[in-house]
Amino acid sequence: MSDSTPKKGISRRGMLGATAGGAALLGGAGGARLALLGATAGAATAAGTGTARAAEGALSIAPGELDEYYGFWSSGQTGELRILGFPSMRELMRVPVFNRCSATGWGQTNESLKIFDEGMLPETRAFLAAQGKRVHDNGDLHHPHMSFTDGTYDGRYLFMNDKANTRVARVRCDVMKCDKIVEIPNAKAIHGLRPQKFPRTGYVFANGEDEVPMVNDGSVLDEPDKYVNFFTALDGDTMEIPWQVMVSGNLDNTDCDYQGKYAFSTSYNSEMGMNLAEMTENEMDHVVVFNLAEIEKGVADGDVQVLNGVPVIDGRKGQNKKYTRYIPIPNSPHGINTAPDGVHVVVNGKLSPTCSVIDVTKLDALFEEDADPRSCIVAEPELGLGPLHTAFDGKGFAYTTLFLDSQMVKWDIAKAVQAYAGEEVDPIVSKVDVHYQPGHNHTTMGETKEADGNWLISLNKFSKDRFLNVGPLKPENEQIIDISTDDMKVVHDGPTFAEPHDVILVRRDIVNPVNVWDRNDPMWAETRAQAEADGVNIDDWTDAIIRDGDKVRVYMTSQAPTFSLEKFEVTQGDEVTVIVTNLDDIDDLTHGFTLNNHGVAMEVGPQATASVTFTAAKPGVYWYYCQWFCHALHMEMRGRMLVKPKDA
Ligand code: RUQ
Ligand code: CUA
Repeated sequence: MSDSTPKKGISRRGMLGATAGGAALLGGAGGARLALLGATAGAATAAGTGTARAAEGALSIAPGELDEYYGFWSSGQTGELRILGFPSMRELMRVPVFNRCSATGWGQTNESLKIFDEGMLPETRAFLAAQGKRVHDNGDLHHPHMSFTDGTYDGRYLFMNDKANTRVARVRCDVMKCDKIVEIPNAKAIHGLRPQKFPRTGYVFANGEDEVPMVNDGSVLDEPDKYVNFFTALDGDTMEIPWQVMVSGNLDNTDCDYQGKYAFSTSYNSEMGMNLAEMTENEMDHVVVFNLAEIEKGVADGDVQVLNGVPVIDGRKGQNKKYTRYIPIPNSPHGINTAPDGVHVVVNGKLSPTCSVIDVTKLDALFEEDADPRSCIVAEPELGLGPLHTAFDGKGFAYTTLFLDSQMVKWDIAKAVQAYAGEEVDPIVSKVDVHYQPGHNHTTMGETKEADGNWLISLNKFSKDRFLNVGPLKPENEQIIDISTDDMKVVHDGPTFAEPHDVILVRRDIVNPVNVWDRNDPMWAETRAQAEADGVNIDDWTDAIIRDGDKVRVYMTSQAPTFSLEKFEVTQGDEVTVIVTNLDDIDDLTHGFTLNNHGVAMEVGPQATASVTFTAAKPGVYWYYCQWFCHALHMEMRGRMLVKPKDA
């Protein structure tokens, strides 16, 4: 199974041509993989009878048993966060973030609208109002990452990016709900995102991928030489933006060290080109290294320009060199991953068949006058075609996805360093086929200093022939790989809907959500304040119908299997707010409020309050019902809204 022959003989130029003609190339790769299906079936059988962990049944979690890990999955253009049990790959929850959710009312309830609105830039609010909207309905969530304390996950928060609408969101791990969505000013298309690992998070680093004029108000348009990009630091506790750094090139992925001194971002399109030919012209692009202490000092000293309220440091190539360094890296690097050894950082070449390894202990010297910009590179193994992302097992090995080769390659970091120094050693340990075209990969606890080397997952962009055909739009395929032996074994196929870029696999003891909401949770603080002002007793949430001009606030509670109000009456044209508090305080007893033919639905968890506002524009009788199956008499959990004609 081991294939230690590095793919040679394809020039970078040749690869570029192939990539530009992507469809033909992938078609070809897919064809080639068909021949491998037999081999794969054989491998699965071997896993079933072998001695590796998979054979011991770790993958098949018995009914009632719990997984060892939480998997926090992105969903790409679906815009939500997904939680899976790992390694069973059972989907446990979907957490709406940048999307509208029909089940929970996310993007419709007043509590969620407030979260969307609070972090929104004024120009976006105005833009949405012009469309008759209050929120964007879409998002493109690529990278979910947990907060750290002292180099490992601490179970407080998850942070994630929205490439589509340039936002960063936070999910509270105690309730697994989003509590902050921040639109990033100046930057466009937030892509790479990582929390600071040490001493804690701390900063959340977010890359702006698309370059635009520094002041993007229409005064500069088709003058690409005036375009810039922005690297953003958020404060993970407040979600405020203490600073940004203006950079050259499109920022792709980002990571940081285990020492709390540096962050670094891959950057393709150092050419600042506007089309594919221009963007891929240079043989070398770069990694930008951000010197956190110098940047903080620069901000404190006022060496900034303030753009849209944010202090911006000029860290462009050739500018104030104390803030940034540009390390030349072979063509178009993509993923960047810090190893659990706290020393090595792997930069994945994408259009180059190599990964470049940075030694963070050499970064101080990099910031000295006249330092060789490549002096911190200690290895550059040639791994195969299309390296995108690398994961680690904490035992000195790295696992890199090869997009074009449709393979995972396991390699030895120390040997790669020796080989770069001229020794005759081969760092490649083994390769395994994955199906097909892998992007991200991840190991259990692999982006922390507690990487445990138990499992590897490959997130493959194409599934082609691996599943029952469901039409032209295919699922993607996430494969679990047993890495308990030198030979990697693919032991599970996991079809999935668009498009889980990335995942983290977190030991279950780190994540401890509650079962029931705190009645005074900040999530509905504003609603609670309004209720108090309306004279509602917020200890037991008494019923009330408050008429306030043409605004009507209807307070009711839910307790299986009834709503406390079996009916309420409003007048046509009233702006109606329905506020429901769920008095049930038992695990798993969620109710909902769905108003028939009004496009209104919301989740109300145990002890939670939720509210929704709409205009009662249609006279008549409308039933509301609970949409969460909560009781034997769940069907009976309903009531009527009576809408009196305006002139009656
Ligand atoms: S990126 S497939 Cu959006 Cu994470 Cu590399
Ligand atoms: Cu309450 Cu169904």
